[in-house]
Order: sequence, then C-alpha cells, then structure tokens
Amino acid sequence: MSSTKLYSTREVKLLEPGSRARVRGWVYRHRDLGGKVFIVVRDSEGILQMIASEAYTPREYIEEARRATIESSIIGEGVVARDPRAPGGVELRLERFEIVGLASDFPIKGGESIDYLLDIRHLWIRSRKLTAVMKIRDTIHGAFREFFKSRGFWEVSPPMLTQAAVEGGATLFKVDFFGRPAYLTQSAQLYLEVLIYSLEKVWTLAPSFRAERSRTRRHLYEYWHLEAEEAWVHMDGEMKLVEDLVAYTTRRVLDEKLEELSFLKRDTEKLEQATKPPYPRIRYEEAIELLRRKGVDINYGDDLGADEERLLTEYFDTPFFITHFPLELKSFYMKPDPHNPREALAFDLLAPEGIGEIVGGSEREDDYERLLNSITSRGLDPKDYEWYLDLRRYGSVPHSGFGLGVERYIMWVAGLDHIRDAIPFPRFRDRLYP
Ligand code: NSS
Repeated sequence: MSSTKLYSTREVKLLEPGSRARVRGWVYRHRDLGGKVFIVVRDSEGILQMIASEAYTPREYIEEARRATIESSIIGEGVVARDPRAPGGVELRLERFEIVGLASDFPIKGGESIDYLLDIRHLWIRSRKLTAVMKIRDTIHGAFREFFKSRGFWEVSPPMLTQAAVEGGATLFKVDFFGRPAYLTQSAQLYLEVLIYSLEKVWTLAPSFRAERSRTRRHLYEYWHLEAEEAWVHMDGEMKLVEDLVAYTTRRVLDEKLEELSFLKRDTEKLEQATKPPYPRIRYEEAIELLRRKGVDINYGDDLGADEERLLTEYFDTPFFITHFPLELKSFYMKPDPHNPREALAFDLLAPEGIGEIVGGSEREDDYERLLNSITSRGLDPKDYEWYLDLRRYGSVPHSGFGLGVERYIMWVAGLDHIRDAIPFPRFRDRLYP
C-alpha cells in the first residue's frame, strides 16, 4: 500500500498526535453517518477507531470504508489524533483505506443461543472475551513451566494411548488399536511414577480424556491436565508444592493480565487472597460435618459431588484442601494412612466462589503386596498393571503427586461460569464440530 510504518492498535495509542500510521485488522464496529464513516478495528492487541471523513479522506477511500462489513479484514492509513470519545482516547484519521477480505454477513450479532454459538465456535472464538481468556491461559502455561523449572522438575512426555484405567473404567474412551482395545489416557500419573526412578521430580502438561456420564458446567471430555510426581515426598510436602504452584501462577496472572481480568470484570481481590499460602486444610470428616451444619443429608463414606463442593466453598475465601478421604472413595493407587488405614493419604484442592475441585493428589502406595491387594480387591486385572507393580519391586520409594485440571483453574481465575470458555474448542458428548 505505502511505506508508512505499520503499528498495532496498541502501539498507535503510544504515538504522538500528528504521527502517520498504518494499521491492519478486522472491522469490529461500523457506523456510517453520511459525511463520516466510523470503523472500530480489532487486532490481536486491542481495538482502535478509524474515521473516514470528507474533511481529510479522498472520496474513493470513503466509499471503500463505507463498503467494509463487520469482520472484513482491512488496512487503514492516516494521521493519529486524540479524541476522548474514541475507545482508548485515540483515533486514526484515514487518508487511505483498503479492504483485504470483504466479509459476508457475519452470523454473530448478539443474542444468539449458546448452542448456535458453539456450532460456529470457529467464528465466535474471535470475541474479545474468548481472546482475553486465551491470553490468560498463555500466561498460566508459561507460569507452570517456570514454576517447575525453578523447583528442579523435569518436563516429560507421557503417552496418550494406553491399555488400562487410572481413574476407573466408567469414563474410559475406547479406541480400536489394530484390532486390540486401547484407551485414551485419563491421567499421565502411572507413567510419571515410572519416571521418578530416574528423574526424581517430573511434570507434564497434556490432554486427558474422560467419557463423563453427565454433562455439567465443570466437565469436559477432553481437558488439559497438569500433573507432577516426586520421589521421596509425603502427602504434606506435595500439598505445599500444590499451594505454591497455585499461588505463583495466580500472582503471575495478576501481574501480567490485569487488563484482560478487568475486561472480564473479574474481582481481583479474590485472586490476591490466593497468592498468600498456606491454604486452609480440613479433613474429609470435617467436610461432612460442615455440610451437615448446612442441613445437607450426608454421611461419612458418601462422595462429595459438585453441589456439596459448592456449599463447602462458602466457608472459605481462598482455595482450600480436603484431606484423608475414605479409601473406598478413591483410586487403587492411593496409600492408606498408617494411623487410620480406612482413610487415604489423599487431598483435593478446591477453588472458592463455588468452583470446587481443581486438584486431586495423593501419596502413592509403595508396597508391592498392598498395591496388588488394592488392585485385585477393586476387580482390576493385575496383568494390566504388571509394569506398574514392578516399580514396587525394584527400589520402591515413598512418593506423591497430583493433577490439576487446567480449565477448572482457568474458570476460577477468569471468573467464568462455564468450563467451555476456558478452552478454545470444548469437547462434549454431542460436540465434536468444529
Ligand atoms: O481424577 S483426578 O481427580 N485425579 C487424577 O487424575 C490423578 N491421577 C492425578 C494425579 O495425581 N496425577 O483428576 C485431576 C483433576 C481434577 O481435580 C479436575 O480438576 C480435573 O483433573 N478433571 C477434569 N477437568 C475437566 N473435565 C473433566 N472431565 C475432568 N476430570 C477431572
């Protein structure tokens, strides 16, 4: 188009009034007032108002600006001016304007149903809300990586195709593996346990798959799972790691993504409180007591569902731990508490404000016989777990680990009321498209 320097919508706001700039993006809003055409342009960094006016824009470019439909890709060039009425207080007075890709009538105008919007997720994804969440997510991924690096953990890559369950057969996705049954992984845990015998401290960020039976606001069928495993560490040490991780990551989001949080109208005071560990700890037993105090008909031994968790969050302003669950509520690999063998050395971390469980972790059974018993008593086939049992035969060590549901955590940080917006392309039972 010309030799005028290219700037992003954000950079233009830092230029002196009177500077020349070229900006490219997509038409976000369009208003034709006859003598003047107002176009708000969106790029990856924000929005900027452009104006085509008879006062300074050649006629052919006014006509071009007039033709630009919502979501058309455009390039505009002109002079930067201050105007308090423009978003961000700055506008570009156009001297040239070019449509790169003229958009057909954009199907999102406001007021569409969620189901319809999910059908056109590939277009809906351009929304400023989803863009803000994806940017927060990027910061979270970076913070995870830096946190584990600073703690001396190795990042490893477990398989996605597996041959046995970690978290119960009911939510396994079956795949045909050349005529043999295989499953999409529910958790990298068992493979991370393998790797601690050489690397001692390992972590991974990878997809996990769960064929959940019911559809809820906090369940995905494919989600991203942050998991870590450490040799020589007992449950308490692992809980400290988890709270430090959550506090560190939340701090990073507050430091780097305040603009996005404020766009999402997130109450950041709630997040500030989570940056100061330790978090409160209650035992499962106490959780039951707290629920009964709220009038819930629940007894020792009952599982805590989403409703119970939501009620429990009313007692806390920060994330909090629930520990020592009855053994039979938890998976086969958990170590019983030596002081009370009916309870597992297991912990969940719940996010406040109604979110509930974001982390599940435990100390692992490190004794061969007890692990074998636990596998058989749950009706699992020890043959499937031979390699896992081997770990207890060759230099077993006390060890612990956890898994954090990345979208659950994002839901809380970004203040989302549904998990679908924490991930670009959510997978549900009835949704594989786009
Ligand atoms: O089933 S977990 O509670 N625990 C495990 O998978 C362990 N094997 C992890 C480990 O110790 N390495 O899942 C862990 C977290 C849980 O707290 C949720 O935050 C999240 O994974 N999770 C989910 N997020 C979204 N959608 C679904 N369906 C889902 N299931 C679990």
